[in-house]
Amino acid sequence: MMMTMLDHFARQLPDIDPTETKEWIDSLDAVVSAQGAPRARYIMAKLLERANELQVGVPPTTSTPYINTIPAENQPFFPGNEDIERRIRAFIRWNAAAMVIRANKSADGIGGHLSTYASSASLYEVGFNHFFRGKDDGLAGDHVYYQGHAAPGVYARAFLEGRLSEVNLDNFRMEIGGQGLSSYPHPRLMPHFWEYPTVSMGLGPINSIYHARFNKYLHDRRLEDTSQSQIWSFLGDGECDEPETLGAISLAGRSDLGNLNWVINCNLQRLDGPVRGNGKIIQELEGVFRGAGWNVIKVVWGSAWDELLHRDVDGVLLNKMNTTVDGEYQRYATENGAYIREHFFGPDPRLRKLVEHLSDEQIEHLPRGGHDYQKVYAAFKAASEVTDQPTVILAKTVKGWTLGEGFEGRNATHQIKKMTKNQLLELRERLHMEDEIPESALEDGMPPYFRPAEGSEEFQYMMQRRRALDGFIPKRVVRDRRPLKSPSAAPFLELQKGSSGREVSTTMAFTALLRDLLRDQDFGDRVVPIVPDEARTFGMDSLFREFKIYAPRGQLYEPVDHDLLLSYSEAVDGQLLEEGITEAGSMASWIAAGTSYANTGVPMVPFYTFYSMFGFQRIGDLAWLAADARTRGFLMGATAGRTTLMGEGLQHQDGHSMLLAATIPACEAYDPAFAFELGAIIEDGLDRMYPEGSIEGEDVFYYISIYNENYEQPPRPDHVDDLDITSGLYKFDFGPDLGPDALRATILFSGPSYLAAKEAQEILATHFNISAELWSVTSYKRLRNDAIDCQRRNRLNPLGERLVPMVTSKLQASEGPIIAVSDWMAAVVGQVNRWTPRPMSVLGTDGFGRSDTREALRSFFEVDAAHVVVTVLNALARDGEIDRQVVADAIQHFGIDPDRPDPAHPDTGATELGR
Ligand SMILES: Cc1ncc(C[n+]2csc(CCOP(=O)(O)OP(=O)(O)O)c2C)c(N)n1
Ligand SMILES: [Mg+2]
Repeated sequence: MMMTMLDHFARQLPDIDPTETKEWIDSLDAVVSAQGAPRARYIMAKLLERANELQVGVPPTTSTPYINTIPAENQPFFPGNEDIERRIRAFIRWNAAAMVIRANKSADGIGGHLSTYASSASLYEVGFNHFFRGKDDGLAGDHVYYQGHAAPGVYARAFLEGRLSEVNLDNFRMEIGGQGLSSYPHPRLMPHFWEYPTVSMGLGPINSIYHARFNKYLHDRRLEDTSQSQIWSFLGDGECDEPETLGAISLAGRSDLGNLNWVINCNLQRLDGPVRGNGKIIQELEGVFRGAGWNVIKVVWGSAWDELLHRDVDGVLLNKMNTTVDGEYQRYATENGAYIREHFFGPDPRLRKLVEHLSDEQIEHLPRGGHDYQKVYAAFKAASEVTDQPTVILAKTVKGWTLGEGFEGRNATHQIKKMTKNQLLELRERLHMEDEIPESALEDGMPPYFRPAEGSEEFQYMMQRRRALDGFIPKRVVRDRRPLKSPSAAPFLELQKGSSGREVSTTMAFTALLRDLLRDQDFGDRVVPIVPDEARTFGMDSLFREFKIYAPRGQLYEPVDHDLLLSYSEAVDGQLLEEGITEAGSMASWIAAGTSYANTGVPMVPFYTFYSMFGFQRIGDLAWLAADARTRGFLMGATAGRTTLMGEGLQHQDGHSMLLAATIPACEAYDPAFAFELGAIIEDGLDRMYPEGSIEGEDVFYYISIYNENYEQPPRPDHVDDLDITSGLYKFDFGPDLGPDALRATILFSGPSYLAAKEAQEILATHFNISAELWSVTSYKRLRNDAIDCQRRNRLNPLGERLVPMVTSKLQASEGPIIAVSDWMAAVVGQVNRWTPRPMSVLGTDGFGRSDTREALRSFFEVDAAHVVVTVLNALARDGEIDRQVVADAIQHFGIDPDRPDPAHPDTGATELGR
């Protein structure tokens, strides 16, 4: 690839000395014809190296030969005791396997993984013994993202350290009883152990990038010294196919994230089979990462290969390494020495000669780099010393390593969870644990655990290493390093006043509030506004100049709009995170900020404002992860609603994220209609998640929809208090006094459907002598959760007092039929259908969005005032209060076609054009 690039480059420039050029080319030709391509390649590599030294700007090569990046002669001295560490590793390997096997013996089908950790044990153990820093004594420590399926190894180590008991291990994947261990890293259910949920593949990697970037942000903004913390992220080679894994690596490159280290366990396999049978995953990843500005360290071969490579004067071995595809390498992992001699070394006599001094057994055991302690240590050390670039270690391993023939390199290895007695004996032998595990203990299929005595050399060594590295990991702690002060109440009081005749949207109200919070003397510093290239849409460009956009390299240019008040201003200590067009990245950024209270002990308050349609449905998995990770903060779903957003059409109009939000247990989902509601909800969120001076807030987050329709924001009515608003439902308007004979109705609205409700109220009063009271529903989810809780408690306490759901008791105080209207699909309101005291009619916006004006859309989806009126009349007719003719007349009066197609049908309204 590099040659083609240079080729193009050479052809475009004039040759100022063709003779000299020709001499160089002739020399190269001579080398190739006399000594072959490998020699020529070697010389070229040397020339490039020299060119680099001379600062001759040649583009970096993206791919290097299939050998270790760190040459043997540059390997550092290994400071540990390799023999003891090997034994510790063997014990951990054994216990990890025993735990999974025992779990599946006692609860068949409970699952678990043997092969992933088996292939990565050396990678983790070098980290645990020499690099990963804990956070005892209030230190910041490192942040380690473990590969989810390697969890058994992490538990096994914690067991050796005395942090977990045999009972815990025996409850692997059996969490219900309270002693269990979660299948995968999970801070929700093991909140004092795991820090980062990683098992949904790709999400750990992207989170680790934004976490590293957020640490730098904290540092650059002088909020916390994070310079001593490294982020280590372990991932699988198969996991690299997830777009989230590679999608953000260029951010790490251009943000100079020297604090970030990725370790990719390249065992060449994923769940079903090879990752790149016909290619080489390590080579592919090398190019991708180097192109993105990463420091790449390949750890391909173990030490025993060094001597062979040294003697490879013809480059035949190197050539064979370069041209063998992963599918073949996988095969070699399963074959014996004779086969490897025949097929790998065999075809070329020079190669065969290179290994003639080795026995078949020695050939079979020529190890891969990722299992070689010396090589891995060298790579980790180099990675930890790089300060201005992220590093990726590409470590080649065998999946299922040490587990024996049935496992190593087998396509099915990922899924095997059981071992026969013979397989256990073989493992015992491989791990040299004959003294620790008596054969008799392997009879019943429940292999015993082994923990070295406290006085033993191994135990002492392990403990000493962890003490030297500041304590055990993983360990999740929530520390009060920099307590948070609450913001002043003034901006919230401001929102209570309403807009005094001005027409403003809830988005505008939010932006004003955000600005006020950012300006708050004590609190402002901790606010983290996050946007994915949409600030202008939300009127948030007004924040650019005042608070600046965070840019690790500062602003190296004068922006085109420098003379404007709202110019695009970047700064090293900028506060805004303008993430560009990446909702996944923005969400990862929000998670990093929203878990800072635990990661660094510095509570930060992120507001991620996004196009609601590109929220939950786009990054739903990350939203769940945020809940798993106990993230605190605000998600602001702007341009919400199926009809409120004009013109944008199908892929923009969000009528369902309120429903998606409702599915996440830790997510409070609110749909305010008014600025004063918005203020009350955010204030409540701050109180709950960030109580003043304490770290003990609730681990929930808030999803709040905001809209872009301008209307007069009413002042908060005197009869309404904060609790009314945050409880989910309150009576906003008692309805006009039309005398004792007037009929009554109850209209529930949320968000901008308030406008339809209000207009309908007027029409009903003027034309039908019906007084409708208006109720605002700020959270159907809250009402539903309360109702379900009541129902459950009643079910389990048949003799106790009957509890009445809030939605029932509140609406018992209302009169007439109940009609609900919102800009969401009907199922959002439907969440509480079973608990209204009288039947409820629901108007929602089911079906695909489409582009048109608000009026046209609301008429189309049947959520405008006319449809609210018709629905009220229908309900009254149903209840025998009015004649059906009145309804029919109203339908005709409003010009509604009773035979119009259902807007919820997927093809309603499709045009005939372009057929
Ligand atoms: C998003 C997602 N998709 C699928 C899975 C199921 N899954 C678990 S492990 C695995 C294979 C992992 O292969 P690799 O990343 O190479 O890791 P290895 O075990 O080989 O180290 C798959 C497909 C998952 N956990 N997450
Ligand atoms: Mg793999």
